[in-house]
Amino acid sequence: MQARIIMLVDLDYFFAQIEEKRNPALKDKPVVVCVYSGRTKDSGAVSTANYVARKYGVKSGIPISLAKTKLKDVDAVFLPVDKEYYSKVSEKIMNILRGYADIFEQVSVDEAYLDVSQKTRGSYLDASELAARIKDDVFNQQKLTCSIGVGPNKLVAKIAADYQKPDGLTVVKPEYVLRFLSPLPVRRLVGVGRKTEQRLETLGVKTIAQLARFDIQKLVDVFGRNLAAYFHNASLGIDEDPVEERGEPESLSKISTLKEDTNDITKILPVAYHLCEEVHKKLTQRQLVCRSVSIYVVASDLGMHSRSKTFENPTSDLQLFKDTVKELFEKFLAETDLQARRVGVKVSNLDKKEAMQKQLTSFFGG
Ligand code: DCP
Ligand code: CA
Ligand code: CA
Repeated sequence: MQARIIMLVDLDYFFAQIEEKRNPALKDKPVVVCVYSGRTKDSGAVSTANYVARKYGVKSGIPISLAKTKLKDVDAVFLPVDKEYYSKVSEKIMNILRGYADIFEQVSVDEAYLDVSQKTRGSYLDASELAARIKDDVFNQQKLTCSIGVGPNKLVAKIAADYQKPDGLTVVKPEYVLRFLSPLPVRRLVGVGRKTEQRLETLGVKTIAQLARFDIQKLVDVFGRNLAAYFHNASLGIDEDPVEERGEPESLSKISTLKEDTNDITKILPVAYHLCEEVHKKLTQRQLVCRSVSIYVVASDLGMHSRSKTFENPTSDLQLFKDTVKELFEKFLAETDLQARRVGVKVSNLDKKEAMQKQLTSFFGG
């Protein structure tokens, strides 16, 4: 398989930048976009601030009153959020970005991953040129700047995008990933919040390089297997999470290679159950339910086999997935004498969870 090239595009000080563009008189002044709670005149939190205001220590999440104190001696502008308008701008930008991607995944109002592996034929030179074109195109059409990170996976692309802001472009080729990550604080890794940062610090781990060298067994003791494995891989710049179009996928699946070819159900099931958990996580993250569950087997002769079951009602019940997958594997193994090399789990016939709830409510007349 060809190596991937992934971009993360993130708009700079998004809500505040939109406000600046809407009213050029704001340019060069500290601009603070606020979510007013309405309780008292200044109660509520800062949604975001432009870079001028950030110099005074104003940032997302702090109380509006605190922002006012920090900016009391300057001619600052405080504005209420206008989510509806920002969403419209966001949609236009996302449509521009989508056109540049082989696979496109919007992750928030101002952020998207672009898989450009095919388009660039794996060339980082092409990818840098493409990123520069994207920045120009967004600026010409919407007069907004963004920062782009380019790398071999989502993890690296995301950290690269944050590396030089605003109006940045950071390209990290695979051979530079370790050198790029090593000196950075662990906090830069997605999933490392303030608490985790503190826990790591008590272990003597501050930088990503220190995390990479840290004894994995000790990490497991502190954070459990899943998180420890994630941290360890992340510190080495390893991340296989695919860029996936959101919205309404047709199906969600995960596949995994077994340690050895086997037709022993006791060896297959733990792997299959783990895949169920991963697929279940994807399903619930997207707030979806499914009506069908399938298993896949790539046999030692490399033939692909599958078995499916469809339920009467849409569901996202993990235990039901596991039981169904067990049943399907038992059936499959009883019917063939193939050795499994890789096994997969897929859910399909997807629907929005709300749709299920609506159906239920109308069914029960509630
Ligand atoms: N936002 C918010 N509350 C937060 C964080 C963000 O309302 N605690 C909103 C306002 C931001 C937008 O989401 O403009 C995008 O968030 P980012 O984290 O990407 O931050 P910005 O785009 O504002 O700044 P940066 O230039 O650092 O990306
Ligand atoms: Ca942003
Ligand atoms: Ca963002």
